[in-house]
Amino acid sequence: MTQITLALSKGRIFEETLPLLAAAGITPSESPESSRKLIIGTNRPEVRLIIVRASDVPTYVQHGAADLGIAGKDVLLEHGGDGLYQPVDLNIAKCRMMVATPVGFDYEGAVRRGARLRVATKYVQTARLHFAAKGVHVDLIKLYGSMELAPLVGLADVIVDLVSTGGTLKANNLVAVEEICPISSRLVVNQAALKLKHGEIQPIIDAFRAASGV
Ligand code: PRT
Ligand code: MG
Repeated sequence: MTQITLALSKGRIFEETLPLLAAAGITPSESPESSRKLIIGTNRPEVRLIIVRASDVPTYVQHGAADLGIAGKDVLLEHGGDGLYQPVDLNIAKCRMMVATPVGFDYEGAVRRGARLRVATKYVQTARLHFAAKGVHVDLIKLYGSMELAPLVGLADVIVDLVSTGGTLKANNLVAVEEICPISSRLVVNQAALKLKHGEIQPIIDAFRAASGV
């Protein structure tokens, strides 16, 4: 029996992946939200799920510790995607990568004047490329979470973060001033595994593609 390992993160990606798994005939034997297990079996004896941090999914797949995984485009942009085949945009966990500032901050004016901006973000690669393309000089400040706090306490002028409803920005008196790119989650596949286990992996890719309507 050829074993197939799929890397997923808890939370929104897991929830939105369940219907795609169902379309591929895969039902997890328990929920990662209620179980502390990091390896979860499924109704198909050859298929197992591993539960990892969202930002670690590409690493597990790149090194072949998982054959497939599901990761946000935000995570893939930061990771670089080396060694990963990305066959399907699953259209799940959608949001937008945005530049945001405190309400009243003159972002356009600062850009026009050629001001140097302090940018706090978890997405330093994405931010670096975005501001370099605009010709804006930035000091990047790497954070691991709660970016919204940084401009409120004088750590940064602007943030680069994901926005979905906009509720978090609003609650912190921030406003989105520029879209960097739309974000959704992608199926990622280890290239060697796809060749070696083609008979097992290709049907999963096909089922995910059909179920995600793209
Ligand atoms: O939480 P952890 O540190 O383990 O990792 P993570 O935050 O990367 O994982 P998780 O599960 O929170 O997010 C997984 C993936 O979901 C991300 O990689 C994105 O591709 C996608 N996604 C979709 C989002 C959002 N929407 C989103 N809104 N990820 C994060 N957010 C956060 C955002 O950073 C901000 O803090 O939600 C807040 C804004 O939401 P609104 O609705 O208030 O605008
Ligand atoms: Mg999170």
